[in-house]
Amino acid sequence: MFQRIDFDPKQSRLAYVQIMAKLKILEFPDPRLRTKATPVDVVDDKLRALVDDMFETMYAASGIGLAATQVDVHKRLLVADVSADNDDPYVLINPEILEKEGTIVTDEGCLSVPGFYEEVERAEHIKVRFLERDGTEVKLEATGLLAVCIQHEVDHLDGKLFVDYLSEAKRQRIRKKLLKERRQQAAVIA
Ligand code: GNR
Ligand code: NI
Repeated sequence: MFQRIDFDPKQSRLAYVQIMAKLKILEFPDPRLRTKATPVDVVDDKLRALVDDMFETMYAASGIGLAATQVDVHKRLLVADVSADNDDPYVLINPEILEKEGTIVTDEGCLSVPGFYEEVERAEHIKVRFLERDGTEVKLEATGLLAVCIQHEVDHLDGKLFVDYLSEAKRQRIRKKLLKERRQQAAVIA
Protein backbone atom coordinates (compact mmCIF):
# COMPACT_ATOMS: atom_id res chain seq x y z
CA MET A 1 0.00 0.00 0.00
CA PHE A 2 1.43 3.40 -0.94
CA GLN A 3 0.46 6.90 -0.03
CA ARG A 4 1.46 9.92 -2.12
CA ILE A 5 3.27 12.49 0.04
CA ASP A 6 4.93 14.99 -2.22
CA PHE A 7 5.29 16.38 -5.70
CA ASP A 8 8.75 17.47 -6.86
CA PRO A 9 8.26 19.90 -9.79
CA LYS A 10 11.98 19.70 -10.82
CA GLN A 11 11.89 15.97 -11.23
CA SER A 12 8.28 16.06 -12.26
CA ARG A 13 7.46 12.86 -10.43
CA LEU A 14 5.48 11.83 -7.43
CA ALA A 15 7.11 10.71 -4.22
CA TYR A 16 5.55 7.99 -2.13
CA VAL A 17 6.02 6.58 1.34
CA GLN A 18 4.96 3.17 2.28
CA ILE A 19 2.13 2.83 4.76
CA MET A 20 0.81 -0.33 6.35
CA ALA A 21 -2.58 -1.66 5.49
CA LYS A 22 -5.00 -4.08 7.02
CA LEU A 23 -5.96 -6.80 4.57
CA LYS A 24 -9.27 -8.61 4.11
CA ILE A 25 -9.31 -12.13 5.54
CA LEU A 26 -11.05 -14.82 3.46
CA GLU A 27 -13.63 -16.90 5.32
CA PHE A 28 -14.65 -20.56 5.09
CA PRO A 29 -16.11 -21.89 2.81
CA ASP A 30 -14.44 -19.51 0.34
CA PRO A 31 -12.90 -21.79 -2.33
CA ARG A 32 -9.78 -19.57 -2.51
CA LEU A 33 -8.80 -20.97 0.91
CA ARG A 34 -8.31 -24.31 -0.89
CA THR A 35 -5.48 -22.97 -3.09
CA LYS A 36 -2.06 -24.61 -2.71
CA ALA A 37 0.47 -21.78 -2.35
CA THR A 38 3.64 -21.69 -4.46
CA PRO A 39 7.16 -21.08 -3.08
CA VAL A 40 8.48 -17.53 -2.74
CA ASP A 41 11.36 -17.05 -5.18
CA VAL A 42 12.79 -13.70 -4.04
CA VAL A 43 12.65 -12.10 -0.61
CA ASP A 44 12.50 -8.41 -1.51
CA ASP A 45 11.01 -5.17 -0.18
CA LYS A 46 7.68 -5.89 -1.85
CA LEU A 47 7.44 -9.19 0.04
CA ARG A 48 8.49 -7.47 3.29
CA ALA A 49 5.70 -4.91 2.76
CA LEU A 50 3.25 -7.82 2.53
CA VAL A 51 4.73 -9.27 5.74
CA ASP A 52 4.13 -5.92 7.51
CA ASP A 53 0.53 -5.83 6.25
CA MET A 54 0.01 -9.41 7.43
CA PHE A 55 1.27 -8.54 10.94
CA GLU A 56 -1.01 -5.50 11.07
CA THR A 57 -3.95 -7.66 9.95
CA MET A 58 -3.15 -10.45 12.42
CA TYR A 59 -2.68 -8.14 15.44
CA ALA A 60 -5.83 -6.14 14.58
CA ALA A 61 -7.82 -9.40 14.54
CA SER A 62 -6.18 -10.65 17.77
CA GLY A 63 -4.81 -13.73 16.01
CA ILE A 64 -1.64 -15.64 16.89
CA GLY A 65 -0.83 -16.51 13.28
CA LEU A 66 -1.76 -15.68 9.70
CA ALA A 67 -0.95 -17.44 6.44
CA ALA A 68 -0.72 -15.53 3.12
CA THR A 69 -3.49 -17.79 1.76
CA GLN A 70 -5.93 -16.17 4.20
CA VAL A 71 -5.36 -12.75 2.61
CA ASP A 72 -5.69 -14.21 -0.90
CA VAL A 73 -1.95 -14.22 -1.66
CA HIS A 74 -1.01 -17.72 -2.70
CA LYS A 75 2.67 -17.70 -1.75
CA ARG A 76 4.33 -19.87 0.91
CA LEU A 77 4.64 -17.37 3.71
CA LEU A 78 3.22 -17.04 7.23
CA VAL A 79 3.52 -14.81 10.28
CA ALA A 80 3.02 -15.77 13.92
CA ASP A 81 3.22 -14.29 17.40
CA VAL A 82 1.99 -16.48 20.25
CA SER A 83 3.32 -14.17 22.99
CA ALA A 84 0.94 -12.49 25.44
CA ASP A 85 2.35 -9.03 24.70
CA ASN A 86 2.57 -9.24 20.89
CA ASP A 87 6.33 -8.76 21.10
CA ASP A 88 7.65 -12.03 19.65
CA PRO A 89 6.95 -11.94 15.89
CA TYR A 90 8.04 -14.77 13.59
CA VAL A 91 8.15 -14.61 9.79
CA LEU A 92 8.39 -17.97 8.02
CA ILE A 93 8.98 -17.91 4.26
CA ASN A 94 8.89 -21.27 2.40
CA PRO A 95 8.49 -23.19 5.69
CA GLU A 96 9.20 -26.92 5.67
CA ILE A 97 8.39 -29.06 8.66
CA LEU A 98 11.32 -31.48 8.92
CA GLU A 99 10.41 -33.39 12.08
CA LYS A 100 7.35 -33.89 14.27
CA GLU A 101 7.27 -35.46 17.73
CA GLY A 102 4.66 -36.16 20.39
CA THR A 103 1.02 -35.14 20.37
CA ILE A 104 -0.89 -32.22 21.84
CA VAL A 105 -4.60 -31.46 21.73
CA THR A 106 -5.50 -27.76 21.49
CA ASP A 107 -8.78 -25.90 21.26
CA GLU A 108 -8.16 -24.36 17.84
CA GLY A 109 -9.73 -21.36 16.27
CA CYS A 110 -9.10 -19.71 12.92
CA LEU A 111 -9.55 -16.15 11.67
CA SER A 112 -11.04 -17.71 8.52
CA VAL A 113 -13.61 -19.66 10.60
CA PRO A 114 -14.69 -16.90 13.00
CA GLY A 115 -16.40 -17.87 16.23
CA PHE A 116 -15.73 -21.62 16.18
CA TYR A 117 -13.30 -23.47 18.43
CA GLU A 118 -12.73 -27.22 18.35
CA GLU A 119 -10.12 -29.65 19.64
CA VAL A 120 -7.46 -30.68 17.15
CA GLU A 121 -4.55 -33.07 17.69
CA ARG A 122 -1.13 -32.04 16.35
CA ALA A 123 2.55 -32.75 16.98
CA GLU A 124 3.77 -31.12 20.21
CA HIS A 125 7.34 -30.54 18.98
CA ILE A 126 8.44 -29.71 15.46
CA LYS A 127 11.60 -28.79 13.65
CA VAL A 128 10.96 -26.34 10.81
CA ARG A 129 13.27 -24.85 8.18
CA PHE A 130 12.42 -21.52 6.51
CA LEU A 131 13.74 -18.18 5.25
CA GLU A 132 13.60 -15.18 7.55
CA ARG A 133 12.50 -11.71 6.43
CA ASP A 134 16.08 -10.90 5.33
CA GLY A 135 16.17 -14.07 3.21
CA THR A 136 18.53 -16.11 5.42
CA GLU A 137 17.73 -19.76 5.94
CA VAL A 138 17.22 -20.92 9.53
CA LYS A 139 15.99 -23.96 11.44
CA LEU A 140 13.74 -23.60 14.46
CA GLU A 141 12.62 -26.08 17.08
CA ALA A 142 9.15 -25.09 18.20
CA THR A 143 7.04 -26.58 20.96
CA GLY A 144 3.54 -26.16 22.39
CA LEU A 145 1.37 -23.35 21.04
CA LEU A 146 4.02 -22.06 18.58
CA ALA A 147 4.37 -25.58 17.14
CA VAL A 148 0.58 -25.89 16.88
CA CYS A 149 0.30 -22.47 15.24
CA ILE A 150 3.00 -23.21 12.64
CA GLN A 151 1.31 -26.53 11.73
CA HIS A 152 -2.06 -24.73 11.43
CA GLU A 153 -0.50 -22.07 9.16
CA VAL A 154 1.41 -24.55 6.97
CA ASP A 155 -1.91 -26.36 6.51
CA HIS A 156 -3.39 -23.07 5.18
CA LEU A 157 -0.54 -22.88 2.63
CA ASP A 158 -1.60 -26.35 1.44
CA GLY A 159 -5.27 -25.34 1.24
CA LYS A 160 -6.20 -27.13 4.43
CA LEU A 161 -8.30 -25.82 7.36
CA PHE A 162 -8.66 -27.04 10.96
CA VAL A 163 -12.32 -27.93 10.23
CA ASP A 164 -10.99 -30.65 7.90
CA TYR A 165 -9.96 -32.59 11.03
CA LEU A 166 -13.53 -32.55 12.37
CA SER A 167 -16.40 -34.86 11.43
CA GLU A 168 -18.27 -34.13 8.19
CA ALA A 169 -21.36 -33.31 10.30
CA LYS A 170 -19.52 -30.71 12.41
CA ARG A 171 -17.90 -29.16 9.34
CA GLN A 172 -21.27 -28.84 7.57
CA ARG A 173 -22.84 -27.29 10.66
CA ILE A 174 -20.07 -24.67 10.82
CA ARG A 175 -20.35 -24.05 7.07
CA LYS A 176 -24.12 -23.51 7.25
CA LYS A 177 -23.87 -21.16 10.24
CA LEU A 178 -21.17 -19.04 8.59
CA LEU A 179 -23.11 -18.83 5.30
CA LYS A 180 -26.26 -17.83 7.19
CA GLU A 181 -24.37 -15.15 9.15
CA ARG A 182 -22.96 -13.79 5.90
CA ARG A 183 -26.41 -13.68 4.27
CA GLN A 184 -27.78 -11.78 7.27
CA GLN A 185 -24.83 -9.38 7.21
CA ALA A 186 -25.42 -8.77 3.49
CA ALA A 187 -29.10 -8.05 4.21
CA VAL A 188 -28.16 -5.46 6.88
CA ILE A 189 -25.82 -3.68 4.45
CA ALA A 190 -28.31 -3.68 1.55
O1 GNR B 1 -5.59 -16.86 16.24
C1 GNR B 1 -5.50 -18.09 16.09
N1 GNR B 1 -5.52 -18.87 17.19
C2 GNR B 1 -5.21 -20.22 17.17
C3 GNR B 1 -5.50 -20.97 18.31
C4 GNR B 1 -5.19 -22.32 18.35
C5 GNR B 1 -4.60 -22.92 17.27
C6 GNR B 1 -4.32 -22.19 16.12
C7 GNR B 1 -4.62 -20.86 16.07
S1 GNR B 1 -4.22 -19.94 14.66
C8 GNR B 1 -5.41 -18.66 14.73
C9 GNR B 1 -5.14 -17.60 13.68
C10 GNR B 1 -5.34 -18.20 12.31
O2 GNR B 1 -6.42 -18.45 11.83
N2 GNR B 1 -4.28 -18.52 11.65
O3 GNR B 1 -4.37 -19.11 10.45
NI1 NI C 1 -6.25 -20.19 10.49
